[in-house]
Amino acid sequence: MKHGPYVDTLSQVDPEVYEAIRKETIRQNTTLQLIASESPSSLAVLAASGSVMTNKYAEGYPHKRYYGGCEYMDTVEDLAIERAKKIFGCEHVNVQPHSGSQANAAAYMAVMKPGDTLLGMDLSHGGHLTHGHPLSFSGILYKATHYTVSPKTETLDMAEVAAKAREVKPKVIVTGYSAYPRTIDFKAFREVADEVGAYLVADIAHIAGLVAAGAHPSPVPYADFVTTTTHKTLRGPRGAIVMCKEAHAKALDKAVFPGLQGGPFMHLIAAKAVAFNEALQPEWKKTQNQVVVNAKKLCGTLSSRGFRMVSGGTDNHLMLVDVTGKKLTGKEAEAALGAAGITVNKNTIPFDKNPPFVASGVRIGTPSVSYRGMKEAEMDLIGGFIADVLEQPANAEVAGHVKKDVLDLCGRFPLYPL
Ligand code: DSN
Repeated sequence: MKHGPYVDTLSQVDPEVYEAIRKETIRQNTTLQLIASESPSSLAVLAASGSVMTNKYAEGYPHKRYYGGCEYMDTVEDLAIERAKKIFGCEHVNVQPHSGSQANAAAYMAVMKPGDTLLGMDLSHGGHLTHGHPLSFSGILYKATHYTVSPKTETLDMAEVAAKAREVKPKVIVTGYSAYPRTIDFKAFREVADEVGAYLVADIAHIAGLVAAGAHPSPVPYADFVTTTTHKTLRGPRGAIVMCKEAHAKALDKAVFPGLQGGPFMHLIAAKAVAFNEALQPEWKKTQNQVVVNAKKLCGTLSSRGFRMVSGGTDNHLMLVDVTGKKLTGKEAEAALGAAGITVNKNTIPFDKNPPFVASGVRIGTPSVSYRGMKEAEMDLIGGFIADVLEQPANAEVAGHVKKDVLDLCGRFPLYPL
């Protein structure tokens, strides 16, 4: 296997782990990954992630560390910062958060005290656990309140969000979602925040790559804090960053370290720098725009086969398919598609009657297949595969045919060398 400088050694030292990595590489190569929050990193990102940078402690920030020997740590962190600023046009960025949850925690901690009120989208309507779910730190430490999508349109109604904000008077309003297929009006959120005197946090983990390419409006001019993971549409390593206005820079940095984290994961910061450099290349814009074109195409194909799309369609990289019309639960649909080589995740739909582990929908995203080079014609094929399977979920013959077609399609768009 050629996808990392140390993988060949691994095959001799630890064949069991090597074998799992080899099989996962084959799985990613030979099946369709339609999980909206996943994407394949480049070999260069994988190389930086699996490098000696993992060996080093570098608590502190560039040129102000608590350890000696950090000169190359400074180099990669400076590069990551400089490149992130160039991509998003933000005033300040902290590239150390280990994850999206920690990034959100840092943004909240920079301006909120425990007990303060947080207003975020309900998880079952597309929000995230860290937007105030009772089992997350965000619902445990803060007084969490929620807005939802409108029952009529299944989209955000800013008048309803504003009414909720007036009622609960939050310290922080959080926008940005994990399962919302429509464009977010960040300016309208800023206006609501200003009216009630709240800080605005935009969690763009899902759409960051689109924002970087101009395929979705940017929240940077409007939000006090913008958080994002780096491994979704940004195509980097697992991790996150937080951007903010200069006025919040000190409070944010203090919240990340020493507030929430100790030593930064320098191998992942190096890999973030590599991914950000990739995002600055001209080809990047084209690919991200294709993600959106592909999502619209796939959505159209599924609609034409009789599937109901939550909110009636998509403006971004994902769609939510209500599978109840085909007498299925999300869980059953996920399993049937999985057996045919198509990976999706079950997902609640707004006002879902099923519990989250069963759910009434599946979430489908086009980032991974678009990054492989697939375009509209392939989306048509994929839509057909999905419809064929979900129309006869118990038919093993259909699943077998589709699995073979999926394999052929994947073979035409190779991902990683083996
Ligand atoms: N778990 C991620 C997703 O799949 O959307 C969000 O963090």
